[in-house]
Amino acid sequence: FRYYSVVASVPTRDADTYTLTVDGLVERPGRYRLADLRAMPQRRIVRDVQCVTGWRVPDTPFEGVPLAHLLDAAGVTAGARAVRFSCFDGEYTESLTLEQARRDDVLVALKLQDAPISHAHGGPVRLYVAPMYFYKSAKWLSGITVTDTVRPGYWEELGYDTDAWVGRSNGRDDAPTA
Ligand SMILES: Nc1nc2c(c(=O)[nH]1)N[C@H]1C(S)=C(S)[C@@H](COP(=O)(O)O)O[C@H]1N2
Ligand SMILES: [Mo]
Repeated sequence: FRYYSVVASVPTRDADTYTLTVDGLVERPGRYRLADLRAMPQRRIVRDVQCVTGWRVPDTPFEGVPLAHLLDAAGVTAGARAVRFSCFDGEYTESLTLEQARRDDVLVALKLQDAPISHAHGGPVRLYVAPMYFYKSAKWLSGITVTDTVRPGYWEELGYDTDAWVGRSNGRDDAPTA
């Protein structure tokens, strides 16, 4: 793994201080602590991590709450089309269509390589979007907002594809380094 952050320093959050907000076009907005997320159904996925710049980490286990479970718990309302993610680094953002967000290989991840996710890797909670390039997997996840349109995230404003399927996106000669 390489360590990536678009900001120089990121505050530390732990079981006492971490919260994840779920809001937007939902019937039941909520705020979850780490213990709440740990008590929810967990799913483990082992795939290759693939950064769009070429580096790859084979057979990497991630484990966490399926994002679909959190969306169902919140009760997505009619008219919702997308999900926007924010991070407690204060800078990074990501987004998915609602259909992508409901895939069973998209997790609100609590573990990486069968251990709690370290601060460097975006812990205690990061997004994990298994079928897409790793820039979709927002580190230091703090907010999930259901919206009516996809708003491009941090790297996508700089030219990367919002539909970042591994092997099927990002003709990248003209794109900056993510
Ligand atoms: N908050 C945040 N999430 C992020 C990034 C970032 O800079 N900030 N970089 C992305 C990119 S481009 C990659 S390749 C991976 C890197 O994850 P790692 O630092 O755990 O290897 O995180 C993604 N998620
Ligand atoms: Mo990346």
